[in-house]
Amino acid sequence: MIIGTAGHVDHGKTALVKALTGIDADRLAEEKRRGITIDLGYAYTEEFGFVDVPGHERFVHTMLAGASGIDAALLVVALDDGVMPQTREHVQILELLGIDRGVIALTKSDIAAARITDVDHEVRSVLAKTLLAEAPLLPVSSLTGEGIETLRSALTSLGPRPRAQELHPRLAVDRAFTLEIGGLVLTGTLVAGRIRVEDRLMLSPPGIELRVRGLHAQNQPGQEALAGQRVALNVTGQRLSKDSVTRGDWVLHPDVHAPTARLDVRLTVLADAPRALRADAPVHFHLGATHVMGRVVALIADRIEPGSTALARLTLDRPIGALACDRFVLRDATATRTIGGGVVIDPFPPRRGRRRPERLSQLEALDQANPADALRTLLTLPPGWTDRLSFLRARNLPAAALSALPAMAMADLLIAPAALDGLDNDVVRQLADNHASAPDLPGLQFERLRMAMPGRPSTAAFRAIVGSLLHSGVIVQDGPWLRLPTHRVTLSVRDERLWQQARELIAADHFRPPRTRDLARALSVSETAMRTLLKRVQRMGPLTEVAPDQFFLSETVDEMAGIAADIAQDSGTLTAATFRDRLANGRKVAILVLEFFDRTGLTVRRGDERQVRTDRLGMFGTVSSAE
Ligand SMILES: Nc1nc2c(ncn2[C@@H]2O[C@H](COP(=O)(O)OP(=O)(O)OP(=O)(O)O)[C@@H](O)[C@H]2O)c(=O)[nH]1
Ligand SMILES: [Mg+2]
Repeated sequence: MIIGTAGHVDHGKTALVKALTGIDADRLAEEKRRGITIDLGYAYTEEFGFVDVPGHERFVHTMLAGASGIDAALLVVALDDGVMPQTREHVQILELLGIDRGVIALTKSDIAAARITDVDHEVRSVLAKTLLAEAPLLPVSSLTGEGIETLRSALTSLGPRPRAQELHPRLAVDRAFTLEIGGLVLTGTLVAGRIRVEDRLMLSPPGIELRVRGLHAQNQPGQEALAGQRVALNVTGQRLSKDSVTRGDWVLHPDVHAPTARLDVRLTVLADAPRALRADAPVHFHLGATHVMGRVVALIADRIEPGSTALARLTLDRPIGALACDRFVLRDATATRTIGGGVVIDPFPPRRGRRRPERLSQLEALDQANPADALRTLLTLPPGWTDRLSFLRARNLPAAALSALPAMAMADLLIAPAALDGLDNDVVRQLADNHASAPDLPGLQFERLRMAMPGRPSTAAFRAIVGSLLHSGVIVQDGPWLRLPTHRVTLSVRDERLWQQARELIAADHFRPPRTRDLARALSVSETAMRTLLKRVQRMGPLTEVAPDQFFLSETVDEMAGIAADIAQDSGTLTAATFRDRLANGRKVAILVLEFFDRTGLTVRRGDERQVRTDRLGMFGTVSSAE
């Protein structure tokens, strides 16, 4: 269990940790000289890990870094002073961080025992309506040892807060140092998952890969550290050095490495904040052991009044590691007071449309601690799916957790079964609409169909959906065209007659068919009308446009492909001259045909010679749609 101290400067936090553990958590020479705590201190016993924080108002950011990973608070109030400014501020911070268990030590009972009743009242009124309202208050003296054993058993009975071991590992780094014998050590609180020796993890945000060479959990060497423990990792990595590590970095699973500078959050402004938070108000943002400047915008109202809670968008000055359900604290622009805090709802929100009603309902849905509950609610809302990787990542969930989620994984989406049916129906409806409004078109191409779908599923997901509909025969594919099985392109009676006349002319000249303009003239229609008809017929199959306005019967193209293959087989290679001689259609047309074969991949050209890829011959069927 990790216990964090809290309380005003000089109230006896460090002395109390020493009385409980025998360890002086003030390591720095400057701390000893000035008699105050400056940096985080640590003390371990078999049952506890203490994080001792500074109480001085100038070091509240350090207190925040220390308090973010703790299980329980040891709030220290000196009986001679009573409640002081950082007593209040630390209580606010513990509340914003959701610390719901703790003990209050009323220190210096040896010099101010008479004040116990008064201070007891003061402290109770500060804690009223907080998660620590019921926490026990115990007078102690670190000098005489009075009350220390009672305090120790009160702390023991708190017990650790439950932590998710089945999540990916996530360690909030608060310190990095190099060993004299060489090697880099990172210490911090493992807030989720487990870490084993030899694990390959990532330092985030820098994005530096590392390997765990050895570890200590709660100051004991071991093979494995569990969520909730203070951990020291001995790590190596090619690009890793002490200088690449900053307090507030995370060590985590590479899948979860996704620094973000944009967060959608539920934010509470403290009742005693001096003013409302207005749009784009600059703030100091603290999350885990990290700290960065940022700006807040409320998503519904234009400002957030003291004492109220609202959805908000935070934009940070630089990307940090943050995940859903992470707690954060805001201090004012001058970093002189704590003004609010809250919970991250979506660490990877869309850039645009942050205030759209659909988006706000999605945020409300995601604002639940349990991932399955959040997902279930989210998928009842349009569009009925969400991005699989972002969801898993935001919740720090390994892929194995998918089976326990109330959704189907399809390509890159998590999708509600009902939404999948809906998508199938939408595909059929879109195609039916298209066939009705454009009976002379063979259907829709994949991308056009995808863009026409409500909610626009991702390419990967839509490919999976189309694949399953093709597999079950609900839709069919002709070359690039998707259509319903019942749909056939038909020509009007007039067009059909014109086509039959054109067909005779094209067939008559066989390897040297008339161009579009010649056909139009011969049949007394405009060139445009002729071209439109020929293209339409090409989509139906019987014609192939080998070069612009040079249509061949598809069966003739098949025949020419066979001839090209014959020539190549007989003489080992194919040249324009031999091909022209066999077809007797003139050099220009022969070259157009060969270039068409090059484009389809049937022939591969090297200088004046071509190889024929006989494995490609099969694609010259009646429906000649190259790819
Ligand atoms: N008489 C008496 N003095 C105490 C007791 N506890 C702490 N002190 C003294 O109070 C002073 C401050 O104690 P620290 O433990 O350094 O206070 P702190 O809360 O850690 O201070 P910061 O970390 O700087 O916020 C020291 O001079 C201690 O010797 C106590 O129970 N009785
Ligand atoms: Mg101290």
